Amino acid sequence: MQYSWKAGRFDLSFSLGRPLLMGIVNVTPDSFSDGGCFCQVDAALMHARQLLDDGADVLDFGGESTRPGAPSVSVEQEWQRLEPVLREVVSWGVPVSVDTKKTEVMRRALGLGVDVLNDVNGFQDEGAVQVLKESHAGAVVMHMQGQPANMQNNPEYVDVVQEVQGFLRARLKVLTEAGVSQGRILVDLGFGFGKTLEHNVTLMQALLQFAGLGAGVLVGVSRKRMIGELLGQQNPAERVHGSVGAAVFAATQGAAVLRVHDVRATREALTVFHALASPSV
Ligand code: HH2
Repeated sequence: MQYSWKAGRFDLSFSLGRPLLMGIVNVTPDSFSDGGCFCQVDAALMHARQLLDDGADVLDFGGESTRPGAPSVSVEQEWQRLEPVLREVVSWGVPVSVDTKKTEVMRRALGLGVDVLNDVNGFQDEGAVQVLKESHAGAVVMHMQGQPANMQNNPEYVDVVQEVQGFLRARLKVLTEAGVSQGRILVDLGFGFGKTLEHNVTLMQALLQFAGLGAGVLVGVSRKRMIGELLGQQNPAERVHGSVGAAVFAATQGAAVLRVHDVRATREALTVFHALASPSV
């Protein structure tokens, strides 16, 4: 069965076991896995091209790191990083997402024609809901406990699955009541955002339950600490194979979109997985 995600200029389809791939381009000096690599405009654009060649369906551009402990940056600083890159990539005719929690950055990015607003704050800012509502953009609504500066200081839940699900259900209600159609929205459990390894694993094992919310599910675990903890691997660049394992698992659990750094490796693993799992091949 095919599903679709309406995102700005695009209607993107996915099906069970065949998620879309969102390639990550961090235009930041301090992101946890690739900080400093793509903060020059040319380097960011070259990387974006490479991710498309590797099979990315959507490109996600971030101008502020959200790694645990990351300091917040100003609107102007974030926009200075994003603007020249977004201006160019929207002209390529591919789906472009902006990863920001600031309403003003969302507004400016929509003005350039981006297709998706990816908000790690889950559109809790009333202004962000307004901006989304007045556009045709797709939305990624993520759960986070705390804020990046303090979120890993002892995250606690009574029942992590119930609490994350309750939050996402409530945000979906607010957005749909504001007039954003459900087909534009993806929910995201927010792996690593105010969660211990145990919380992350419990959530991953409950992924299928989140499909019941009625929106596609985006999964972002690429190179994250949870992969490092499972592997005993400190260096994010050495977490590629572990991340691909998690991506394939998430695909089997109904993920609609996988947000990844390593598009080619993930694409190839999914292609082989699908060829073997599908009776028609
Ligand atoms: N994770 C990161 C950033 N944005 N957005 C969504 N929807 N889901 C995620 O899991 C997610 C996200 C953190 O990863 P990364 O962008 O690689 O690092 P940094 O925040 O340090 O730039």
